[in-house]
Amino acid sequence: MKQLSLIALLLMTSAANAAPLDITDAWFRALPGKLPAGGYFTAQNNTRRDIAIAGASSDACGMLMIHQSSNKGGMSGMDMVEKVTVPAGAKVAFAPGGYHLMCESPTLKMKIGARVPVLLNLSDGTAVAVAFAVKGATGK
Ligand SMILES: [Cu+2]
Repeated sequence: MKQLSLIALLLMTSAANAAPLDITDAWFRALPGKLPAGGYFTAQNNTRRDIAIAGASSDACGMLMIHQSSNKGGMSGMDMVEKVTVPAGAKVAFAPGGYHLMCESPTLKMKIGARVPVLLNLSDGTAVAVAFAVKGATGK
C-alpha cells in the first residue's frame, strides 16, 4: 500500500512537470524604490501546437503585464501586448529591449537575491508556475 501511493505520487509529479512550455533563465531586474521591475525568461514550446503566453501574475507585483520595447523614430518606449505566441517546437526569449514582463508596484518580496513566484497564464487555459530570481540593475 505504501509503495502504491509512492508510485502514484511519482506519477503525479511527472505529470505536473510536463508543462507545455519550459521556462528557463527567469529573472527580474529590481530597481531602487518603487520603480517597475522588468521580468525576463526563455520559453520553449515542447508541444506540436502553438501556445501563447496570455497573462501573468505574481504576489511580488501589484500588477504584472506583458510589454514589448519599441523604438519609434529614435524614441524608445514600450507597448502593452495581449499575448506572445511561442510557435510549436520553437523558443521565444523575453529579454531586455524586447518582450518582457512589467512588474508595476513591486511589493516587499521583490528583494535582490530572493526568488519570487510568477504564474504565466497560457492560451490553452493552463498556467505555468515559475520561480524568478531577483537581480539588481546590472542583472547580477
Ligand atoms: Cu515595460
